[in-house]
Amino acid sequence: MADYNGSQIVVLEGLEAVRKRPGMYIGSTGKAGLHHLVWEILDNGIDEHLAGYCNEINITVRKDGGVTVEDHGRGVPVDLHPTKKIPAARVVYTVLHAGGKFENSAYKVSGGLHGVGASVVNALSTRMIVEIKRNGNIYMDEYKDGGKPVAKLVDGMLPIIGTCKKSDTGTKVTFYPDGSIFETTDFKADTICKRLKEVAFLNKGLTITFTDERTGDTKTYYEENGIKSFITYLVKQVPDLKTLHDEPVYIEGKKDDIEVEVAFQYTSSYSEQINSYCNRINVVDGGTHVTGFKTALTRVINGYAKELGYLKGKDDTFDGKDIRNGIVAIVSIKHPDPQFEGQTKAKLGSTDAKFAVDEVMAAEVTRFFDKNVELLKKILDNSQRSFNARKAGDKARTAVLKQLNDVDTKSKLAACSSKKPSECEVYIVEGDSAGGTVKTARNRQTQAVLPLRGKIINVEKASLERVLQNNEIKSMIAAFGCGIAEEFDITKLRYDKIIILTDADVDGAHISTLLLTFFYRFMPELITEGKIYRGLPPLYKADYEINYEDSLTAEKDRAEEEAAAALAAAGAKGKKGAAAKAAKTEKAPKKTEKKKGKIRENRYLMDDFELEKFRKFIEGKGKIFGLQRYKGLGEMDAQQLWETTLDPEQRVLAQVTISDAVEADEVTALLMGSVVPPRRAFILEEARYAKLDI
Ligand code: 28G
Repeated sequence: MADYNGSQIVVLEGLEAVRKRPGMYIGSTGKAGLHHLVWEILDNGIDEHLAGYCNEINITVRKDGGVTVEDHGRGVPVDLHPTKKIPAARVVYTVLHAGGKFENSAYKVSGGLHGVGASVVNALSTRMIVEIKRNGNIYMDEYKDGGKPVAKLVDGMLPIIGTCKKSDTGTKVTFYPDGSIFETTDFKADTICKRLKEVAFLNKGLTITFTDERTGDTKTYYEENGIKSFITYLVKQVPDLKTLHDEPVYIEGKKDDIEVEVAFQYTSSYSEQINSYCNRINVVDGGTHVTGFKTALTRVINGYAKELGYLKGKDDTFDGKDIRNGIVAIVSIKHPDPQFEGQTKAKLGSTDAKFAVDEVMAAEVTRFFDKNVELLKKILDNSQRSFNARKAGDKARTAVLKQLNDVDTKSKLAACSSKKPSECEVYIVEGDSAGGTVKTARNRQTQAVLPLRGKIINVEKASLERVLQNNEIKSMIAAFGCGIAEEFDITKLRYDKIIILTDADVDGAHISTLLLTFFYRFMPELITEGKIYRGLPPLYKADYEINYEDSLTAEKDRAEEEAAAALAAAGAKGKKGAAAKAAKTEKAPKKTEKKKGKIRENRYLMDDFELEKFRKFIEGKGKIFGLQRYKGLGEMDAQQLWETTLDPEQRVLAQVTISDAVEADEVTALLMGSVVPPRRAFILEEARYAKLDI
């Protein structure tokens, strides 16, 4: 039978390989991997748009859990494949990597996870249905259980299920992700819409409609001005961000086979943000095309700077960083055969891309600035300010670091007596009064305390020079002992843990954010090396009476309840390691105190969730007499503070990590989430019940 000749068996073996190691093809089997299926199918439609045959794509998330993607392109060819002797379309959906081999679409992405092909989606679906309009016919093919064809061929051809106008062509694919492979099969409308918005920006003139049948929502994405509008959109994402000029600068051009598009706008931010794309795919780590953009901009602006008498010192030139200070840019190229580098293939390596972008950029941006001298001068002034601030910052940093060595002892730090960093911790405490209690309550041998008096400066909006004038920051630099910015040296860090301790209110959260932003910008290694923690003191103390009818059961219940809570809390975030640890070390091996009869006692409860659980637990066994809610650290006495927040045996700490936006959400989180790097979300691991510090 034509359906199951030799090559068909090879085909199924290929798809079986995808099912065995899905991660190799789509990165993960989590949320990101699931959505990758959509991107994969969508990319094929976009390719049809790039090839010039399709201006409309529709995406539907269906009530039954499937996703339908439809384009009005040429329709996948249905004629017999010359060697495989089955319809070409079936080859596309069942042969691994069929796309790349013979397709030769003009701009195919050969790196990264994109472009692995529709057959991979089929392999990871319980069911897939393809409808193709071509030659006035509507053809159909259907697969189940990871790509096994179920539609019977008719004379070797796909079955025809209807007719249409000859001019009416296109491809429609519906797939149902396999729940035995994916951790979740719940498509997130938000995730899809963010990507669609991005796709619309990167493909001007393409209309994409999104329908969520689960909610009845529909949305349409269309961007007449492409990446220029993208810049406007990105800038608007950051509250209070001012721009130096109203309209983004837009540049396009072509060198050999490489098409170059650049858009940028200057803002009041102190950092730069360059998002780059190759063949409409976000290239997270930049690469040669971004280098081309930077070198051209630096060269051109420095040329103007000399000409217009900006840099006074004779050898001075603006650093590229000065020139890009506050820039938000998008560099998007189309390359016929891009090469990607790095472990995650997230960096463009093609050298011709560097030359192409440099050449187009230099020529066009010069032409632009010759006509827009006003804007040029603003950019030069902006560069000059950054240059001056950098020079001043260099001086200030050296001065501050020098001064810190002298005044170390003057700081408000209550040091610990041990000098062994591996056993030392420093608590950064909001407020003098709480700081005072922590000083009394702590273990003086290993625990240092640094009370913060004023609010710390918002470093995102300040130059290094100003940052270094801030007393709170000076105290921290002095306390940590490892310098700052370029001079930062983590091996000199005096503490194994830096623990932020603030009240569980809005002010506390704000202080915490300011601290994290400071660490992120000037001492990022503290975060990446896992040195930063947040102390999580309990919100409640319950005073209750419990009837230990059967003391053993009561204790066992409690241990089990808490271990389960720890597991749930840690496991919810997929932190299996932490969960296992928590389950083991949490009160499970608790010494069983023999208790009998009615006993009045009290315990701490982390938050409302725990309080609710405790209320349920106590029902029928006893009665809550009093419930104290700690509005701030200041309400605890030294003993309570020790038990809940300082004692390594009992306290709860959450380690601070920088969210790996790329891994978490591939492209869009990074892109939509932040224009200015410090705004990137800090994710506190939500293992609130897990003791991460053991
Ligand atoms: C619905 C969701 C996503 C697609 C096309 C159109 C062609 C095609 C797709 O060709 C490779 C190359 C030629 C057989 C190409 C049609 C050339 C001429 C196409 C899609 C194999 C596949 N006519 N539209 N693939 N061909 N849309 N949308 O997947 O030799 S995939």
